[in-house]
Amino acid sequence: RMAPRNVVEEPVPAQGSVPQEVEDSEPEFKRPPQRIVWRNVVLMSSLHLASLYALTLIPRSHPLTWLWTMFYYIFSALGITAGAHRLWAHKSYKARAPLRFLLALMNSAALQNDILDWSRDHRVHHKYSETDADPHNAKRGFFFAHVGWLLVKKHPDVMEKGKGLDFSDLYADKIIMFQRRFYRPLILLMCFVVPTVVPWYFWGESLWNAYFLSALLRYCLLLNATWSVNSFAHLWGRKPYDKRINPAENISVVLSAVGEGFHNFHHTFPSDYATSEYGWHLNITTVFINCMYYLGQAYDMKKTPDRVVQMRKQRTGDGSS
Ligand code: ST9
Ligand code: ZN
Ligand code: ZN
Repeated sequence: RMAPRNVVEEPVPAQGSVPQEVEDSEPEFKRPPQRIVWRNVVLMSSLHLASLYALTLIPRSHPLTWLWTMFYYIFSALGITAGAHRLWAHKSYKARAPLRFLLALMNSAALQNDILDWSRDHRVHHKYSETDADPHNAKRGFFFAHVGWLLVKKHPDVMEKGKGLDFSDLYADKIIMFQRRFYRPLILLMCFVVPTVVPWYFWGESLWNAYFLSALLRYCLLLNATWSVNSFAHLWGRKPYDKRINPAENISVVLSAVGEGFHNFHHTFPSDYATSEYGWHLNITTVFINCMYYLGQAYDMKKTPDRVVQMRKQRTGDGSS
């Protein structure tokens, strides 16, 4: 059974208008030259090389280390999906302080910039999707949308357009500000120390194996799963809700991104807490939020009424289900 939810109406675009196309990207020749941030290039390349090496350690490590790595993958992924994404960027439900604190720790384990930066970029991504103000504008190609955007300075439009949005709720959240203030020690602890020490302490795994598998490989896979929402799910998939936009339903992304990847639905109904028409279906994040509801930690979940979804599908969908 699903938890009771608040009802949210879809924002209705003016009849016949094509959303997202108002401010199209500049043609390439007009873009300011990209400034590569070499520090990020070196760090990201090293992480990916270290993860390839980590694969060779799998047969030589304890099965409990494999389980722990999978558990910690989901734990940190939820810090992004249930935390930065659905709670903070979209306000699709509310959470009491203990849950917000836990989500801030889980989010630090994911090391994807602090909650404030993440949510700010993500709101700008929704508002200015597929334009130069979109931090990971998919019109600049697969690589840029996937990871390239983290390797260069931002397009000036991101800051300029971003200034027009309201982030006061983020700055007013003491837990977000706490995480921002202590971000370095928090990521050191949550992304690297905890995942490495647990297998060593509890079942005698070597620190070496634990570090490469549960810290680095887990982190690298999590990054790629997250980025896939911006790359794969902005380029390929069905569009049952709005065929005029790029974001699409991509099941492989849903599976690796613990329930995110129903991206045509999500861009059509961004404040729906399940980010999907189908509730718990393949959606660990929605299951997690509902469990938190039963524990009294999450409340005021917003859900798009089915009739609104069905009407929208008929009006703007591509006819797939
Ligand atoms: C990472 C993030 O991987 C991944 C995010 C993915 C997003 C996914 C979205 C879709 C997901 C949906 C579902 C989730 C699925 C999850 C699945 C899980 C399995 N608005 O940024 P700076 C201003 S991180 C307004 O430094 P530069 C602001 O004043 C990986 N203003 O720009 C700011 O100053 P402050 C690890 C904005 O210098 C100032 O500009 N981390 C906005 O161009 C400077 O901002 C890395 O690799 C805005 N949106 O540098 C590091 N943005 O903050 C990555 C900026 O003081 N980052 N301003 O207020 C960097 O090194 C740099 O940001 C940079 C750009 C080099 C990329
Ligand atoms: Zn998107
Ligand atoms: Zn979103």
